[in-house]
Amino acid sequence: MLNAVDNPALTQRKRYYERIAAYNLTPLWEVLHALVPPSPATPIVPAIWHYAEIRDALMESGTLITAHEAVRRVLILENPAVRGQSRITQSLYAGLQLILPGEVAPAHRHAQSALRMVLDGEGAYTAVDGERTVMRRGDFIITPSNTWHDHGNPGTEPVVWLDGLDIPLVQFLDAGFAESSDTDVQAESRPQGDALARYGHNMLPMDFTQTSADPTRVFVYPYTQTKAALLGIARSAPDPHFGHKLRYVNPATGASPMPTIGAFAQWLPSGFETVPYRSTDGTVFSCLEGSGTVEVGGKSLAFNENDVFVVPSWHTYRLQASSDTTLFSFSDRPVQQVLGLWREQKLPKPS
Ligand code: GTQ
Repeated sequence: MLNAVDNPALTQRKRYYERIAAYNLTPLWEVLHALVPPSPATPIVPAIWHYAEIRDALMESGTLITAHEAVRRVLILENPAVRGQSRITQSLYAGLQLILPGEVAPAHRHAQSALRMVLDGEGAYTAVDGERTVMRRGDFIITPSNTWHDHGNPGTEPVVWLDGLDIPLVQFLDAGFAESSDTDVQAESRPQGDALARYGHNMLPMDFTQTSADPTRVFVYPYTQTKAALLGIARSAPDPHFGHKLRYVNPATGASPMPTIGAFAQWLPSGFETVPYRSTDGTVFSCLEGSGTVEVGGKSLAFNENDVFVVPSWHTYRLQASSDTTLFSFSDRPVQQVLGLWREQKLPKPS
């Protein structure tokens, strides 16, 4: 192969690059293929966090710092290929938050949207804009952009949940604002269950219309309802690529609950194997019930209850359930869809 030493043309180019560098210029032709790849070339790699392996370390964080001092006592799930960047995919952040009995994570609000999925323990609550909800295992709870939120644990057990936020996306756009409240715990301005009663039963208040800028009023999607829906559709044949899978929506609009994060739940009966599939939205999965394996990027990752794994953009994957399995997942799909960028490919069944 030619190199700059024995090729005068390359030497000449290199000198030219050095000269123009003084003006903060660089030649496109050296980077074009990396900038405009023929298909997504993500630095993100498939990875799994086994809850049983990390639970002790997470509980130990409770002896080192209080939720109050930490503001949010969270261990970030960092994609191993981009350590130090506080992200699990290019656009999304994930973490495990611990709140001990008697603790409060003080009220604040920020531009970043958040979701919570309780994995371990019960008795904690989240309050969103003046309404509390008791957090139960498998409940999908959201904190839309700029809504006030605090978390508390008046119960008797440590509670751990998975946090999913659009932190890297907001950082990329340089659009992040945040503020702390004067009071650690928000005053309760609405009774518990109010939002779900008003907006979450295929009915809406008489004078309510939703504008696209408003966050969804439903901020808790109870697992009892999710599970009932999944088992309901499981009376029909499964989809070969998804099993029995539904997406969460803002019931007033049919759009994703938050504009930047889409979320999904799926039920795979014991022994079910999905047909290979890929999409451009790198996706975070958590196993709510059951166990199985995910084949992705030439690896086979075994998952159990409470494990979290990530499937990067445009990586073909297959799920296999070794017992009746419920998976929760989230991604930046609604962002890609609104920008006209989202693609999926349903591959054929391998012979
Ligand atoms: O609960 O408000 O994991 O602001 C990261 C940032 C959780 C939260 C996180 C946050 C929160």
